[in-house]
Amino acid sequence: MRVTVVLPTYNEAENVPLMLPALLEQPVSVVVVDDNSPDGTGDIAEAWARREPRVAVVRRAGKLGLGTAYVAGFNHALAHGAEAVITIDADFSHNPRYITPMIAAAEHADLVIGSRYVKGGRVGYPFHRRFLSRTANFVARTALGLTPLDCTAGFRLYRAETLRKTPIDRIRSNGYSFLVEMLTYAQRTGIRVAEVPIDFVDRARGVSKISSAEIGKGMGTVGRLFLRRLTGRL
Ligand SMILES: Nc1nc2c(ncn2[C@@H]2O[C@H](COP(=O)(O)OP(=O)(O)OP(=O)(O)O)[C@@H](O)[C@H]2O)c(=O)[nH]1
Ligand SMILES: [Mg+2]
Repeated sequence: MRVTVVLPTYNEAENVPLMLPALLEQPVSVVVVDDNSPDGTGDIAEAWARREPRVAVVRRAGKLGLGTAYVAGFNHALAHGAEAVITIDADFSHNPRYITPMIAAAEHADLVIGSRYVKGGRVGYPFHRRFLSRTANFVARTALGLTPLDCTAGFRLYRAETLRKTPIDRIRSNGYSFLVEMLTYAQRTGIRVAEVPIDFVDRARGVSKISSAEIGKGMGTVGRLFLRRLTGRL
């Protein structure tokens, strides 16, 4: 299976020089989607792309958001013949060593989640982040009828057909809640979802881009999708 990893970056200059070699140990190619990071992440990625044929870079004009960064990466990967696309954070919260078991799980699944909450998974978050994440997952699963235990994970493998048949153009959220909206629409197409347990570690280098406004936006997204579900318009 030809697998492309989509690596969205914003100010990850400390992580990208470590993340790219770790990813290249796996049987994948990589597309970095950088939003004109002021710390020069885009130039670092570009230098890698010049000497490593398995690395490509999509550079966008400014910080346009995580959701559209994923979509730009999906489009690039599909246009270059990917049969599956993996999304991963650049900060090593998602260890690239799980890519191999995720690809193996894709033998019998159309979407594979690198899951913190399935049996065997672990979360190295401080208490408040863990509480927030658990609550967000519970609310999203209950309100939207989602089946995976980790619905907000950014570490995922989508088979190319899953991306093609999910109505991505209907997705309205662009931050972290993009992940919940994407999963909701993907699951509606009747795909098989699998979860691979991961040991999720907290970011060690660089700074978080998640803001407290994202929490409100996330609740707004779940509320909007819940109303659509109730009225049969999901
Ligand atoms: N291209 C692009 N990448 C982004 C944007 N926002 C976040 N990212 C990247 O998306 C990934 C996830 O962002 P993080 O800041 O690690 O978010 P998080 O994992 O929820 O937060 P922490 O646990 O604090 O790390 C990282 O690789 C970021 O660099 C954006 O607007 N554009
Ligand atoms: Mg992170």
